[in-house]
Amino acid sequence: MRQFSRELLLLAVVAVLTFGVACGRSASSEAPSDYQVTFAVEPSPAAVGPATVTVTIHDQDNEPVTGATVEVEGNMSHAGMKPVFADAHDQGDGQYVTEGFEFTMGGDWILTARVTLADGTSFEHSEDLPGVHGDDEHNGDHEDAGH
Ligand SMILES: [Cu+2]
Repeated sequence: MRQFSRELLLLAVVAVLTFGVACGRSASSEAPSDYQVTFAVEPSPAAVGPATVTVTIHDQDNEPVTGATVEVEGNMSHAGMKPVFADAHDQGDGQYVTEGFEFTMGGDWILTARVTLADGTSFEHSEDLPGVHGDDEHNGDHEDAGH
């Protein structure tokens, strides 16, 4: 009996350690301080429906970064939503514009730009976009929200 409970304790410790490591890994990488990433959303203020997200990237010398591959992901601030993805196309001058992005519900969103630079360096940058307008806004009543 004594032996058995010691093994259980060991198992619990291993489980906690494993979980801790997994959590640490899941932290997303923010843009290195050398790069400045900003979002602009049209229409403004943001509303449910098709939208255009412009991602602007500048380097440490405040020069526009061109030739990168950029994908935008939209998530709502609560769990259980399907994320929205769109590729953002290089318009020159450090600007990347999405095609086919859509806010599928009113409420608080989080925009993430996944950037891969021409030299292969990749990073991501996220920003909160609270209060996207829509008449199907949900207030914790997610089941009735029409997902
Ligand atoms: Cu939602």
